[in-house]
Parts: sequence; C-alpha cells; structure tokens
Amino acid sequence: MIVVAVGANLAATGYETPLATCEAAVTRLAEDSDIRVTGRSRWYESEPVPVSDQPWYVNGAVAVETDLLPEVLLARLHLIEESFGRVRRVRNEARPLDLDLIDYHGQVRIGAVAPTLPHPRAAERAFVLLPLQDLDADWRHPVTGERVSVLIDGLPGAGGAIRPLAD
Ligand code: PH2
Ligand code: MG
Ligand code: MG
Repeated sequence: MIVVAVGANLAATGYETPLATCEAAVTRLAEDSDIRVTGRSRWYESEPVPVSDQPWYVNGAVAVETDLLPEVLLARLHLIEESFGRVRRVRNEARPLDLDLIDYHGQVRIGAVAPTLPHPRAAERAFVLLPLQDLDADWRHPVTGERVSVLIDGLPGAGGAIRPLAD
C-alpha cells in the first residue's frame, strides 16, 4: 500500500474550511492520470503537535496506486501543495495543505534524497496512525514490524488530542 497523509489547519484561498481544502486536494490527487486513489480514511480534527496556539488541524489519509517512483510521487504532492497556496517558510507553521508520503509498499529508505521512508515521524503521531488504521487495520510499521493498533496504544498520553469529524 502507498499512503499519503493529508493535513491542513488554514483554509486555502477559495475554500471555506481546512476540511474543504483537504477534500479538494484528494480530488486533485485522483485527477492525476498517473495516480489512482484506492482508499480514504475518515477525517479527524487534531490538536497541533507540538501544542501551540495554531488552529486545530484536519487530518486524514488516502491509499493510492501508482507506478511513479517515490521521489516523483513526492514532487507531485509538492505541486499540489503549492497550487493550494502552500509556501514553505518555517517548520510546523500553520498551513493550507500538507501532503506527506507515509509508506510506499513498505520500502525503507534513508538518505540525502527525499523522501525518507517510512515517514520518520509516522509512528509517533496519532493524526497519522488513526487514519492509517482506517485504511488498513493490519498495517505494520516497515522498520519495527509493529502493528498500527500497537503503535496507537503506545502513544504517550493521547499522542495529541484527536477526534473523528462528524460526517
Ligand atoms: N503536521 C505537522 C506538525 N503538526 N499537528 C497536527 N495535529 N496535524 C498535522 O498534520 C501536523 C501537526 C507537520 O507537518
Ligand atoms: Mg506533515
Ligand atoms: Mg509535509
């Protein structure tokens, strides 16, 4: 499975809410002729990690199928972020769209060239793990082999407050 995490805590220009932005971003991803969206998680609202006075995030994840190599797929994700007004300035600042490549068929890769796989902070973040569990409850961390439910149970505290959005 290839997993793309979707997050936003500002509405992009032309969208009412971060949720509308996230939904439009998934539509945009599905419109790419090289990418097929094969699964979608629920949407969640989550407290910013690290805790800050930023607005809460909307987070979710999608499963995709593609023949694109990880670095090419990542470049497509960055293009979509930019088209939704994302400008990269400060790490962890509020943003209208964040698309992160979390898992690419269990590939493990660490080096000078992005992306690092699996996403290096995936296992620590409830806002990644809960959507991931929606996509595949049997998902295991490619490095540690730990099941997603075990990772969720092991999160310190609540791992950041998070709840599913009412649909
Ligand atoms: N993304 C971050 C930093 N902090 N917190 C939440 N709740 N959701 C995110 O998507 C998020 C974050 C960096 O990408
Ligand atoms: Mg991110
Ligand atoms: Mg990102």
